[in-house]
Amino acid sequence: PTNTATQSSVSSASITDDQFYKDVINGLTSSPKQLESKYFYDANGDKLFQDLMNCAEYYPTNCEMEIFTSRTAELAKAITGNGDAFDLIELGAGDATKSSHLLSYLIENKTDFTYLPIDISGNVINYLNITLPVTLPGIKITGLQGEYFDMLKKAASISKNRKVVMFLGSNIGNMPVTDAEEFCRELRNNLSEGDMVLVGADLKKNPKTVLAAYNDEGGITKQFNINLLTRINRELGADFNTFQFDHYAMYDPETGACKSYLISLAEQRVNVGEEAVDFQKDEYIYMEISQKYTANQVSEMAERSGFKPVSQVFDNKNWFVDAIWM
Ligand code: AVI
Repeated sequence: PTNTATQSSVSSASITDDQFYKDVINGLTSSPKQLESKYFYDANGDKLFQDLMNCAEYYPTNCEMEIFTSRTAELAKAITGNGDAFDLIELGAGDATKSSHLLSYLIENKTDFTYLPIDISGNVINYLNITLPVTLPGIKITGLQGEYFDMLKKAASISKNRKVVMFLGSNIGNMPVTDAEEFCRELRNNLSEGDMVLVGADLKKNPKTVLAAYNDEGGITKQFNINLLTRINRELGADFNTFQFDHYAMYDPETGACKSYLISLAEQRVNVGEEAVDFQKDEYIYMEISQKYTANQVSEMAERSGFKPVSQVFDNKNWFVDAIWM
């Protein structure tokens, strides 16, 4: 999810006007301290996330990839409808590795659709606009760079076609349950009768499997979290000593919440711009939630936010679901 990254440019005079700065100060002066995981994805964070997706313990990407490569026909059948032209919108498209399998299948089967990837990163959109017509000849693509809901409104204004919105990768899990539901409700409000969504969600499973994915032996998840401190140092002129923080992940099988924290290893003061932030030894910064659901809970979320669950497609291990709602 190169997608959720918010690029900040702080070279101008007033760093304090910058949204990244405001969010960081707000988080670090809250009790308990917290940082927003959407800021993980600077260039180095993108690279670390790539490394994570390739590490043995991090299963969600492989599971969803299996769905997109081996259950493609089912996905296509569920979203295609009566054959009329439709718009296939992807929120946070990234490099579209998973969705390109579906796109390729739809093109081969002469399905009339336009692909509209939405991403906050202009680089991502340029890349897709240039590369997809080469790798998927015949694709109709209109990349939209910006915030999800702004771009959804724009998509609705440029085409009246039926819409199918994909939100993959368990990105929904990076919101607490109530926020996720609110997000789905807003999504529903931005869609019309007959439109659909395809949501990828990571499922509850053996707690050790979940925990290992967020606490990998190689320490990539640790680096991924610590990288946000490095980013704050670089972009906001802070002086975090990254060696004085450790990564702690926990998974609660009852609630399905997998949470990551950074733990201060010493009593220390960190300067961020004009603010001094004091840490107790062993104090934590809450970094990220990766919420896990049961398949039923995914359907309940659909219903609570105004959708109707249509079908669910699972990987072979039943570790991940791509759910289709109307
Ligand atoms: C992007 N998102 C779905 C990932 C996840 O699994 O929550 C981010 C991540 N955090 C740690 N590892 C991966």
